[in-house]
Amino acid sequence: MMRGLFVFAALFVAVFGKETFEGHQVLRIVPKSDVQLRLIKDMEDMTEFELDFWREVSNVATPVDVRVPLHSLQSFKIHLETQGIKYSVMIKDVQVMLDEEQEKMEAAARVAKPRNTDSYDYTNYHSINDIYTFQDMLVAENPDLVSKVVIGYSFEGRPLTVLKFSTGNTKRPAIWIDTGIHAREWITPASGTWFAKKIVTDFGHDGVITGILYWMDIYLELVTNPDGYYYTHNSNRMWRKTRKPNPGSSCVGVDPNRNWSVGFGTAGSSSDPCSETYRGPSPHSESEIKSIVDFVKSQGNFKAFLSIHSYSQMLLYPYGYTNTPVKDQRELQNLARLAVGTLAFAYGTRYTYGSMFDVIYQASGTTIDWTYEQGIKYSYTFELRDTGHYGFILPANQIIPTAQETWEALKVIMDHAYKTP
Ligand code: 0X9
Ligand code: ZN
Repeated sequence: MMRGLFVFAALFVAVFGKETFEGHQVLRIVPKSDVQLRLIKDMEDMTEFELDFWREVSNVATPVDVRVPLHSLQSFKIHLETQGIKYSVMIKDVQVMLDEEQEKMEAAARVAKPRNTDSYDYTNYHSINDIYTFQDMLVAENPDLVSKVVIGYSFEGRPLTVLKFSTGNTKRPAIWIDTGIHAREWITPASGTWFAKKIVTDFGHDGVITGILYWMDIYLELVTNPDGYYYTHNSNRMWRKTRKPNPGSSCVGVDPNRNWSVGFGTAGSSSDPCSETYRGPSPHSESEIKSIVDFVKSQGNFKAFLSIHSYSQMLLYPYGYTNTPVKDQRELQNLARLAVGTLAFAYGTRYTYGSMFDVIYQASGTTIDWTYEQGIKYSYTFELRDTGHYGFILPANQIIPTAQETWEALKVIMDHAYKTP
């Protein structure tokens, strides 16, 4: 009966509009002991509460943020209390925050559409079409520096477009940056858009970026999971995965950060299509991933691979699937320290850093484990702002400061990659 109701509700949303998060709360739980850690970990497999982990279970004293739907809020809180697990309310009503976000976006969209990248509104979140238009304008305005490469198509047929910044026509050593691989992490494509504009304005003026582009190409994929991104704007703001249906299941999508072949299928991903960390039926089963794999292999000369997520303010390097340190551990750790130090210089934003396995949790089939194994030494994942005040619903007035500080850290890594043979 309950299940039927949910299926009906899901259908209703599909036909008539957006999923609502009225009365949903995000709770912050801080595990105090290994016993509590275990108990909270077990909650990941409890389907009855329909929990959505915004920050997964990690270590003692590291907070776990979880969105709880209205229908299970009371029972879940009782469940926590009976086990002596303390929690606080991080977001009182998710929908209230989403309404504010939406209002601000609509107000901005009402003013005239930008005709060039100077009048583009970098202080707001944008639809996928706005971002595609931005890319085309940037290419048109800077034909000698920027071009657009289509590396494949998403499941729903959207082009997977990558901006290429290059001052030469030979195949050069290159840097890869991707944003928007997890659909709901809106701060990442918003920051990426700002990076793109920053590159063209700083080229010829800023010594670091000019130096880098003299020898290397930069590839920037702004909307790495376009179907998911579209879906977060039009149906469900909290969507994370791709949008390919799973045969034999009513649940849709694969976690694009569990679908890569290195460590695929080991602990740290799920075989359940309904899980948010569903790894998919086979490595690179998602065309959004396969397209990057093919592109990286055919380009063959990437020196750095920087995959941007949110949130938690972390800078991570491989591995995620095993606690075995990478052979470049020391160099990657030192470079991470330098990068987060430089990042903090802008607004005082503090990042933690280290290997994915140590800092967060075991995660298998992730992007940078694969890129590292391809020989791309400077493989890093960023988790941008914040540490859980707003989480995935980061207010738009933080876009520019977030982009600015992140750019400083990216430059440190790119500069190092360019100077280190
Ligand atoms: O779980 C993920 O894919 C990343 N976090 S997110 O909230 N952006 O989804 C973290 C991946 C980092 N890798 C490991 N935790 N090992
Ligand atoms: Zn992510």
